[in-house]
Order: sequence, then structure tokens, then C-alpha cells
Amino acid sequence: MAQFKEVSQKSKLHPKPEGLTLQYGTAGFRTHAKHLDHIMFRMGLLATLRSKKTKSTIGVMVTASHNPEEDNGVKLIDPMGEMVTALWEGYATQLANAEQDSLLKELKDIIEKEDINMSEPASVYVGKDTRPSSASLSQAVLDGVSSLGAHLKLSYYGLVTTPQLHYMVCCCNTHGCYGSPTIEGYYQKLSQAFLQLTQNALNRTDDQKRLLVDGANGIGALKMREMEPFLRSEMQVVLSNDGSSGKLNHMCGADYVKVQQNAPQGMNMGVGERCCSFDGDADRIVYYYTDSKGCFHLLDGDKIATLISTYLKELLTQVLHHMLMAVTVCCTKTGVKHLHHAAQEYDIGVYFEANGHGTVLFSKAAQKQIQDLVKDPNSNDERKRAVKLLESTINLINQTVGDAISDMLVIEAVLAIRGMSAQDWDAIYTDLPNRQLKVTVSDRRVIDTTDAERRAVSPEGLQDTIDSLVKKYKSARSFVRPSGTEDVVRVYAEADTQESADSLAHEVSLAVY
Ligand code: 16G
Ligand code: ZN
Repeated sequence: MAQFKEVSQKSKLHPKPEGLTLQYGTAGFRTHAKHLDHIMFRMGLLATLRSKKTKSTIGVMVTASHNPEEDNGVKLIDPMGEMVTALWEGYATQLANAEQDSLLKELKDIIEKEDINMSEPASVYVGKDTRPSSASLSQAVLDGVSSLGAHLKLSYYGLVTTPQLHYMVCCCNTHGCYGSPTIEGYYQKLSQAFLQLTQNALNRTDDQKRLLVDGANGIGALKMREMEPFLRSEMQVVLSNDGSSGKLNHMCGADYVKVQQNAPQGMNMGVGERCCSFDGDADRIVYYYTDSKGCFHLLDGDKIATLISTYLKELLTQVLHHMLMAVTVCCTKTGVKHLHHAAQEYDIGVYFEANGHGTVLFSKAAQKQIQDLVKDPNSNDERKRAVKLLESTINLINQTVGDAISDMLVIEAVLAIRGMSAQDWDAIYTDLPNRQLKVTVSDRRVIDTTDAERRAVSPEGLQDTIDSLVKKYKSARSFVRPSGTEDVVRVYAEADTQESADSLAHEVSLAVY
């Protein structure tokens, strides 16, 4: 068939280095950019197949998030803005690793297994971050898409944050119900909701509207600049690491701040001033401030989850009065998709990883109920106000995936409405001193875990050793798990003092080694 002829011709322009194998991991393919050209072309092919199969728009995002500038990566986005299914992750790996002369065979194998009608039109949105390699790598994706004859007229191609692409894909497939499928539509939806929320915060001073934002020298900085005019001075953003001089993710960004427990380079923090950092593709955010003694305080994903869930609980209490509301805590394995799926089980699911990736999900039923209540003529003023706040909060949240810009606006709005400073927020609870270490072992896969990665089932005896070490310290816990992104084992320990946490982490590392 003609379409396969074009695939086989174009694939020669994106040859696979012989013997190179890569896995579609936790966050797609990710490695040094120089190994990725053939992967990009093939993900263009796969996205096109996925689009034909689902009869929907599929997203392809070219980014390596918080990794160094020299790296790059790619992941596919499914119709509702979620990650692709495990089965299709398998196809991605299969296609990526096919040697040059068996590419067509593997492609046809997927078409057959999935019973894909190749005469269906296809629509693919391709997004890229600001890495130097993203320009040519995303062109390789487009080459893959066009060689399978997708109808490009519906498609999008350009610089976006990862969550903006998730948003646009979802909008496109829900025919505008979620919002308009453009970057402008994204800014409009979020800013309108933000302005509505902040109307409920009276007498805010310019100081309270001020936020220091570290853009990680990446796409988030660029998009923050674009969004600013939409916020009509209700936020005074002071942007640093805006990409004008520094290197992406170098000494800055959410991952750097979280791991180093320190401020990024190039940020002038006044005492008590609210600051936040995005990561390289703006799907993570962490907040922080320094106190009058010069001590650095991190407000990570756990603190963000607490702030947002206590705010929602307060509103729901005002709305539901007498009805029963249960707040439960659920732990999952590491990785956004595990958290996302768990959160989908609830009416309202607030999920955050400590690293700052997270969002809030509202079930269809919960959203419908809130919309109905907005129209309820029997509500008193307090209830009306609470329902309106809930409605705007839903509009401000990017439910497709964790989104630094959306999360930032939610946090700013919540702090404004509640009249809280960064210190007040920090005081909601106190973290136990903790330490994270990584240990290099010959084969990290010998460690197998259960109970949301909190207990080791192999190698034999490891968990017993950890248990007995933990018993030596007060208020202590410790977990080990193989990393999903690096060839290391991660060790976490907490205890009543920093000294104890450090010492426990060290002892557990020795037991792993
Ligand atoms: C990836 C995951 C993130 C997870 C991290 C853990 C996505 C989009 N991202 O970055 O959720 O926290 O891996 O990495 O799924 P680790 O296993 O190396 O600690
Ligand atoms: Zn990221």
C-alpha cells in the first residue's frame, strides 16, 4: 500500500542505531537527545495509529521534564488527556526497538492486533519544550505522522507546557466542553476562574499579590509571560530563570529545589516572601520561603495537597451541612498514572507527589451536583458563595494532569481567600526530619515491593532488617524501592531528629547495598 511505501522511505531518514534498545518507562522514552530521532519518528507513527483506533485526537509531547538540557524524551497523550494504556506502552517499546528492516512488520503487527481501519482520518497534536533538540526531534514526530497520511489540518504543532498539551487534547476530544482547544483558550479559562476566585479576597495589598516564580529556564517561563496580561494585575509575578541567559534546569527548577532543599540560583528572596519553582515542562511546582533567621522552608507536594484539601473540605462543609463527608488517605506506587487512577475512584480526589506533581479530580457526578447547586434558589448566602467558589475552583484546575501554572493559581487563590501567608500555610502541620538517599547496586530489580512500595518482599530478610533498624529510632519509618527512572535504589527515612533520620537512612542504605 502507498502509505507503507512512504513510511519505509521516510524511516530511512530516521534510522535506528543498530542494537540500541529503549523502554517506554514511567514517563515515556527519555535519554540523551542524540539517541532519539528514530524514536520520535516511530512515536509519530504510533500516535497516528492510536488516533485512527480511538477516532480521536492524540497528543505527542517532546520533553524531558526536569532532566538536563542535553536529554530529551517523548510521551503520548490519550483522548481524555491521560497517559496511554499499558498495552500501548508495550506497542511503543515494540516499535521503538524494531531494527530498521523489521519496522514495517512490527507496524503491521500492531495494526492487525488492534484491527485498525487505516482509512480512518487521524489527528495528532504535537507539542515541544524549549530544549535546543526539541525543534528537530518534533519535526521527526511530524514526519512519522505525515508518512501515515494523517489529516494534518486539524492538528496542532508548537511550543507548549506538557499540561497545556494535555488540556488541548482533552478539549478537542470533548468538543469544547472542557474549554476551547487553543493556548489562548487555556489562558482564558484559567484566568477567568482565577479572577472570580480572587474577587472573594478583599483588600489584598500589592505585597500579597506578589509571587516570585522560578521558570527553570524553560517553557513554563515563556508561558507565564504569555499568561500575565490575562491576570490583570491580580497577580504580580516576578519571574526569574526566564530562559534569557541560564541553562534549562541548571541550578534551578522544582526538582533542584526539592532535592537540594535550597533556593534556586538567581532568585532574590525577601524574608517570608512566597516563591515557587516550575520544572522544565511545567507539570510540577514547589513553593518555599525563608524565615527571619534565614532558614529555608520547602512547601512540597504534601503541603500543597494539605492546603487544597483543607480548603475544599471547608467549602464542602458549607455546601453539604448535614451530609456525611469522609476524607480518606490512600497511598499508591510512585508515578503519576498510579495516583491519577486511585484519585478517579473518589467524588473528589486530591493527589500530589511530594515532588510537586499533582492535581484534583472531580467525578462527573460531583461536578453535576455542584452545577445544580449553583442554580438552587433555596440556598442561603453562605452556601451560594461556597458553591460559586467550588465551581470556579473546578474551572481553575487542570484535571487532565498536574499543571504548575494551574496549581500555582489555585494555591494563590486559596491563600488569598483564606488570608494566609506562606508561614501560615507551612504551620498546618510539621514534617518530621527526613532524608532521601540513592544507592547504586548491581541489579536494582532484585528489590521487589508491596503495599504501595512501603514494604520489601525480596530479597529475603531485607524487610526484617529494615524493621529492626527502624525500631532503634523514635517516630521512625523507612522505605526502599527501585527507581523507575534511574539505575538506583531509593532509600527514604524519617525520625524525630535530623541526626536520627540521616543515620537511619545510612544504615538502611548499607542493608540494601
Ligand atoms: C517520573 C514520574 C513521576 C515520578 C518519578 C519517580 C510521570 C509523568 N512522572 O518522573 O510521577 O515521581 O518518575 O522517579 O509519571 P523515580 O522512580 O526515579 O524516583
Ligand atoms: Zn515535568
